[in-house]
Amino acid sequence: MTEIKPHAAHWGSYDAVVRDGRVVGVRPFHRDPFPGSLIEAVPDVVHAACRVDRPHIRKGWLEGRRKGALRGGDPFIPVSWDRAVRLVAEETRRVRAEHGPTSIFGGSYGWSSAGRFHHARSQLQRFLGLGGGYTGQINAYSYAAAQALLPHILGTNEVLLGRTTDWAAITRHSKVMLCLGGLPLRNGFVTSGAAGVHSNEINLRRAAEAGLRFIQISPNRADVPDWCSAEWVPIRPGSDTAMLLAMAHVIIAAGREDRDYLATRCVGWDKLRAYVAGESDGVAKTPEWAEPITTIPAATIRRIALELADNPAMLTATWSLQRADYGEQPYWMLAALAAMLGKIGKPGEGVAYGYGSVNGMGEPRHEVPSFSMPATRNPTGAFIPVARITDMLENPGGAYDFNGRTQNYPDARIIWWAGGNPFHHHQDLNRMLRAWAQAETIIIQEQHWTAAARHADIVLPATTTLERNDIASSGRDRFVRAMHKAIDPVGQARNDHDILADIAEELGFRDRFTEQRNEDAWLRHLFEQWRQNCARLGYDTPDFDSFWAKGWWEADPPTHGQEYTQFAQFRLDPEEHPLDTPSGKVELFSETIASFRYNDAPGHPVWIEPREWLGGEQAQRFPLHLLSFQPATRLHGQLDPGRVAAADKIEGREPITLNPEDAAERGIAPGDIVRVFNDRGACLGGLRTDPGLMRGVAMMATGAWYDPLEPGVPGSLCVHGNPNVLTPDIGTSRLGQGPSAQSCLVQVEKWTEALPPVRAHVPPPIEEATA
Ligand SMILES: Nc1nc2c(c(=O)[nH]1)N[C@H]1C(S)=C(S)[C@@H](COP(=O)(O)OP(=O)(O)OC[C@H]3O[C@@H](n4cnc5c(=O)[nH]c(N)nc54)[C@H](O)[C@@H]3O)O[C@H]1N2
Ligand SMILES: Nc1nc2c(c(=O)[nH]1)N[C@H]1C(S)=C(S)[C@@H](COP(=O)(O)OP(=O)(O)OC[C@H]3O[C@@H](n4cnc5c(=O)[nH]c(N)nc54)[C@H](O)[C@@H]3O)O[C@H]1N2
Ligand SMILES: [Mo]
Repeated sequence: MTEIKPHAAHWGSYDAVVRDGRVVGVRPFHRDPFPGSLIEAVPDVVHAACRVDRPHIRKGWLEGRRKGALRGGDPFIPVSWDRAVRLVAEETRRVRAEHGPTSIFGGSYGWSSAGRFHHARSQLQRFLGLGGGYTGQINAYSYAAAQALLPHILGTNEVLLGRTTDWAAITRHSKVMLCLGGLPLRNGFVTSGAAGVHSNEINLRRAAEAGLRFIQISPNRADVPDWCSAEWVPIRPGSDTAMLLAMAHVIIAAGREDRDYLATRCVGWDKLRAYVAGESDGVAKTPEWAEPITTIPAATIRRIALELADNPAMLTATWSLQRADYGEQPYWMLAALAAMLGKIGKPGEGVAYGYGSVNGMGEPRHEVPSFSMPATRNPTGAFIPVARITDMLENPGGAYDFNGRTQNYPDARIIWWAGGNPFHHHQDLNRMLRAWAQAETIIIQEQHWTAAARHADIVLPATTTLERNDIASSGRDRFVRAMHKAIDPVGQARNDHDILADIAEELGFRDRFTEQRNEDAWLRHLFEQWRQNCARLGYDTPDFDSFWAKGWWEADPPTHGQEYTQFAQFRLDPEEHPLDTPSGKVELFSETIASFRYNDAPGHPVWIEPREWLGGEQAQRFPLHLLSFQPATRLHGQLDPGRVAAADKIEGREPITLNPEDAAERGIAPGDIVRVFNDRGACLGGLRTDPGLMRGVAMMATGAWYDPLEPGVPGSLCVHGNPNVLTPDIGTSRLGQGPSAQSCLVQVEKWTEALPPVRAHVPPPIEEATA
């Protein structure tokens, strides 16, 4: 019998086709004009051979090899749920008693599922919070540098992830859009919390048809679709700040800065102007100065700067720009450029970040409350900046700077993850693998034998969304979707909520955790709360049963032509509608940031040479700049065992793209397997070439599961192609402490040895217990 079950994921809304207890296919949600292909991988992934079928414990951990032991090389022993739950509860109780609650690291960064009740990270943090507290993580890998910076200079992070100037306004009023990093459509197939409609292509096509001129500043031609007819200006990675400073120089030289705007709506112009002119450091930031840094001809910089001054324009940058050394600086300077041209708050003009980074950016936003699980307070209040996990493990108690504060790392004894994959997302994995040894116990709740599961001590098998009922919702989308349970749990997998409820029972707080509700009662309860929030804003919503039967709800469709410009009121009346900055104005110089006295993030935007880039010394040994971008064929590591990712690989290895001349120089050709390496590590990749990629740049997507030739041995070759064995793990600056994966140099050579098998998608060695 065939059944059709409405469902949703970060990669789209769909109906699951179920036959004989298996998901055998998917059909895109009928309302989505651009569903994309990612959903096609769902049946493969749900029924993958690498599902964790039972609870498992690392043999070495059971034998007492805990703190100091390198993980990844031991076999696992399957255990009963009872035993696993008891061991986890005992270990949690012991570590809390001996070392205090902050010694449980439960940051658990990661995307988890689109379903908002079963959202694994929220469930884990609720459990840890109610149980006495833990150490969390603040901000996101996506844009940590920006999250620290933007409140200081624009008073809000809405300009990064919230209600930005929308496409209707941009298309109506702007003539030019300056796109640093382009507007890659591939990233628009993803929305955290699921989309009913993938809207990026709709909005971009409308803008292109209306004649908006796109100027694309990026190393990769493919970052803007051909039909946008963008002007492509290749730029050396990591050098955008220099280009922006030179544009400012041109505008000042031409007397085109908006003096009234600068005087009434900005602070710090004198200091920034003096820096641009070279009065404060002896270096005038002219286009001729920027040309050798950026490789962009001075004449091009001059022409584009004047074009921005002459025309209504929107300035934007992808999030990738700030996941790099001193990643705060290009973001600050882009805002400064928009401000000095008087654009911030003009209809359809200004600055915002991420129109090409995720689905739904710039889509008209309605004040529709998201369906969500309320956050639980962490009684310790302790956290580390999101990407400082290896630093934390290496320096228990050590002091570090972050956004004006000096904090100390906790002494983490337990590492606990649910819904994230540090062996996907973190940089310099060989260094992390060594630091991992500092933990006494590593617990992971996972569906698959990901690298994070293989490097854990206790592995608890979790259901996928298709094995449970839930509701998906995103602040970026006007649909709320029912996610019907389609199949029974695979193997002994259990819902994260149920796993944690049982552990809470051992620890004596089951009822506080569950509030005595089961899944159905929770969904109804959360739905009722959501309905009340909707009613307050005047939305008509169905009752739970009608919603569930229909499978989706849509907020009143947006009226196209209605437009929103962020900061419009501030521009019209800065006294009445000040920004939420200390001065109430755009801060071109921030007294607050200056008072931190960080040489890697001073009081106004500056050009600082990245630690690793093509303009530096290291480029002699490692002459290719590696951009490890978001994968078109997956969501991070999720869906990697599926057909979409598999079809893109070359002999099972993640593709790496070079300019054809860079390939020819190395005697390698498309289809070859290559070794990509630097002093931090090495991985294999399958070669592709593209003349639309700048010379000296290599692109390799993230997300192929880490697969070391010798598991458990730091420095071992990753035979599958995870670029995070190559990337540096250094905070963007003391201000943001964000990840700086994009500042990475490598060399590439032909792989001439026999090709080792990829074992990432089969379970690790498992020993059946004899007892
Ligand atoms: N080099 C480099 N590295 C990067 C980036 C880059 O650009 N370059 N980008 C960074 C960015 S922006 C991000 S957001 C991160 C993403 O990093 P992550 O969000 O950690 O990556 P995912 O692969 O999505 O990991 C989610 C994991 O949760 C599991 N999971 C899903 N649903 C459930 C569930 O219901 N229960 C449980 N228990 N588990 C579940 C999935 O199986 C998967 O393994 O990567 C970062 N890393
Ligand atoms: N299909 C798919 N979509 C996704 C995701 C996914 O895993 N799969 N992940 C989602 C997540 S979590 C996030 S945070 C977003 C991230 O969104 P982004 O951070 O915007 O995405 P990236 O693909 O890393 O980078 C976009 C482009 O930036 C350009 N670029 C890199 N460095 C530089 C530079 O120094 N200067 C300039 N001018 N350009 C540069 C590169 O050419 C690259 O193609 O994507 C989201 N969308
Ligand atoms: Mo992200």
